[in-house]
Amino acid sequence: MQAERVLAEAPKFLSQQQREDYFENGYLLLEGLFSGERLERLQAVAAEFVERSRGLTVSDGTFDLEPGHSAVEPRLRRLTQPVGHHPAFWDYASSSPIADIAEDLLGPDVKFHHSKLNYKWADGGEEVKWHQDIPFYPHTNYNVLAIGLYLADVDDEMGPMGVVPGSQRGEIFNHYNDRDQWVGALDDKDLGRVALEKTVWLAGRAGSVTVHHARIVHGSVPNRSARGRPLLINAYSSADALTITPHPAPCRYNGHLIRGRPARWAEFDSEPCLIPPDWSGGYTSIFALQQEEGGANVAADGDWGRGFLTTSDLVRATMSPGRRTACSKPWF
Ligand SMILES: O=C(O)CCC(=O)C(=O)O
Repeated sequence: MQAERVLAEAPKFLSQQQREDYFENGYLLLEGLFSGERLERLQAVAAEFVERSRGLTVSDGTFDLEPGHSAVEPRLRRLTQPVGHHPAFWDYASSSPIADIAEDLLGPDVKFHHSKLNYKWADGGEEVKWHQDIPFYPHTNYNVLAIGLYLADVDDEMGPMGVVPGSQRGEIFNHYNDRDQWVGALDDKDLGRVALEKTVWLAGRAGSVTVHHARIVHGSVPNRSARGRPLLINAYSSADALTITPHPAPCRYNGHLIRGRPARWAEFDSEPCLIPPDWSGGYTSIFALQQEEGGANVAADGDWGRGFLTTSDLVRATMSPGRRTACSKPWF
């Protein structure tokens, strides 16, 4: 659905000005939107998963661990598809004002795409290099966005989400390196064409919400503070935007209609979109890929030519129990 048609619908939650700002700049920051019981519930559940991660020594389909993670000092990068692991996450993603915001920006028919909880741990929690989301999950049109919720107070020292205003209206960049390996980030040459000097860092207190368009160039620096920066992200599309590559993180909620009616007609945007590797056989996470960790660039079954792989990576990627089961794969 085109922006004009979305804007013609009566808003549920946002002001018309906020919706226009989103279409102009590609992002919103809604300070302190959540507080009280709902926020506390999500904070408590996020902390529960930290406790559960203490028993792990390697990343699995649910937990993406930073190097250095231990039982005594857990260091989580990400909880993958939290909606599949606790009802509080799905309740928030599907039935909170977040769903109204998605509707206000995507139109009346809204599909859930995926979720992730990026912990960005204290004292060096990893950067997310500049990238666009849409090449990770191309759709037939660009009515796709992600909504983040800070579960803790986040200041500039903690690596808040950074966005380049208006870049969602510019080009879609290559996310492969010069050896044709997917690295999930822009290279320095391409970054020269991005107005990084205009970057807005979306810091905010716990309960603040970020929204970013799937084409906007965004990223975040390492967390240099002594406090964690948990950011819960849910991605959505308009119902008429169909995914054109297999979903690498199978989950019972992927593609679930959270508002309106299923599409009868697919809408196509004529502008081409970069295609990611085939991850239907396995994937790690944007962190592992961007840091070029061993095994991170595992692609489809049989696609062993992309480098980074050791034998054990291949075994893990192809033989791990729960492969292709609900919500089992760490992802971008
Ligand atoms: O956690 C962040 O700072 C950014 C996350 C992000 O861009 C992503 O996971 O795609």
